[in-house]
Amino acid sequence: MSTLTTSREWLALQAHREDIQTVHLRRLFADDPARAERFSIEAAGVFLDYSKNRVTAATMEALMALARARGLEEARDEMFSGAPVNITEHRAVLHRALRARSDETILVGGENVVPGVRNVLEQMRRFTDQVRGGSWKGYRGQPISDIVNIGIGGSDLGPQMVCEALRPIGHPRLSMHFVSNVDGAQLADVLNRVNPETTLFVVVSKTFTTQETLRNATSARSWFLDNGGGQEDIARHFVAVSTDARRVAGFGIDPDHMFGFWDWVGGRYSLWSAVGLSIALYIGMPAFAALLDGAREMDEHFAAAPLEQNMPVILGMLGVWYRQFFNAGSHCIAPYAHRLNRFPAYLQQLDMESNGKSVTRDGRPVSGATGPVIWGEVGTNGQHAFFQLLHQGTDVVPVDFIAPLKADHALDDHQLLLLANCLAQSEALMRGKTADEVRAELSATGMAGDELEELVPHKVFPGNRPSNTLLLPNLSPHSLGALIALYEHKVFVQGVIWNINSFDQWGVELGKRLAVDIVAELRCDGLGHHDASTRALIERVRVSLKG
Ligand code: G6Q
Repeated sequence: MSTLTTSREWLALQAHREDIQTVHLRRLFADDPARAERFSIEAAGVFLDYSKNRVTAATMEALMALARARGLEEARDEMFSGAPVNITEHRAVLHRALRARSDETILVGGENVVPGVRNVLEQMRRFTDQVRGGSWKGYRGQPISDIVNIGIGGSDLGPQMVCEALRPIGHPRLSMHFVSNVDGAQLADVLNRVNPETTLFVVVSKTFTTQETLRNATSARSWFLDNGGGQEDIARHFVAVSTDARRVAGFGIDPDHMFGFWDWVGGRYSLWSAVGLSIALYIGMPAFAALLDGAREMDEHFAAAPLEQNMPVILGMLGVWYRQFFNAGSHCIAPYAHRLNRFPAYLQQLDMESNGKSVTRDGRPVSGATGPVIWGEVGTNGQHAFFQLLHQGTDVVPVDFIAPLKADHALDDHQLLLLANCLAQSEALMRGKTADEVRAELSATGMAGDELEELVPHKVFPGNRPSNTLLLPNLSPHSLGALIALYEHKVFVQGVIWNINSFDQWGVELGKRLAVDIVAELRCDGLGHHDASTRALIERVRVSLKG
């Protein structure tokens, strides 16, 4: 593939960037009364207003020309067909098969994977019905009251985020707990709150080799055995989700109580598979199916809509625009829904682990910047913390405002206040406040002269700061499924433009490897080859552990 930054389409965008440099969004709105309508789109129940971006029709045209020239349509079709597009791991990338219709055929190595997906969903349905209905009993004959999901990264962030988001439809008898960190404080706190007689541990690990998860699962099993449970009761209190039945059996979990998935499901794309077992336990299989339906609708939109009217493509290309041509090193996610408080963390992994790469698919250094830092916090909390920098800081930080329109509680007025704040923030970022407007405002309070003039520069907002607004009808399984799939595909779009492999994660390997060495060194007196700083730190930790 040709070098990105010397391509004709790239150079055209670069030149266009010069044209748009001095144009203020206020001006663009004033000049085009149809702007909001022109730059809005709806798909799978998600409404996107992207009119508060520093773009014109010409910008969007040039961005789509770049997308075409980079082979986006072909790359999407290739991924959807089951080809091994994860080239460094020789794997297909088929999270979309996890939400496919039962009569679809999706081939991997000549085999249709859809029947296997459906079988696991059926296994999940039987199990979740038993637990939720109370016929799956703990070792003293009581129904399950607490579910502890033990997993990390992709085996934690998605299930946790979704359970939190959909709490109002969670089973009233079930309390959900998530343990990921090898810091025992997290597990200890959960174990202090639950009763071994009524707790179900769901151990989730694609590889079943992850240090943190195996340590936590082993400690949970010891706690269970030390607190009344017997060896013969483990089968009723521990189930596993993994691709590796042999290791699951080796750990002591009955393979009959294992829920499988496949190597073509990447960890951060796996909540739709059996990795979502905790979600299904909490919200029930019909709601889990609605989550899959929402994602499938977004898949269908992504697969079929022309690029110009394709929501993941639009979001992805806007991200490329700011990353490359405005040097925007970060992107803020601001959900105006408290139940989405884990969504920024979830997207952080999805985006940064996928597109935090600096070599192309053919192993050469990339020619420009790739994935931005993803961060964020729910509104309105963020407004009282970091929004100052968004409004008046020196960097351009694009923001995604995400808001469900309907609340799932009956507290009067809260939803109106929440949504008003969401709309006000995007308007303020876009409009800003000029020196003249500040002067008029201050004069109206009676201020004048030097006192007024000294204050003016501090109260000026440059505006022209870009944002997207995403509105969902409500926070239902369907709209959440569509929203998550939207971001999955957005990340894919950007990976194609940058010609990187969005589906591997070699960058997490080195630290893991070194940790294994240091664990061994902390356990004995030997010391491997380290720099002086690490050696001294190891010695210090060793002394403390012995003390
Ligand atoms: C996700 C990553 C990573 C992974 C965890 C847990 O895409 O690969 O976050 O999910 O390291 O791995 P296991 O599920 O194998 O324990």
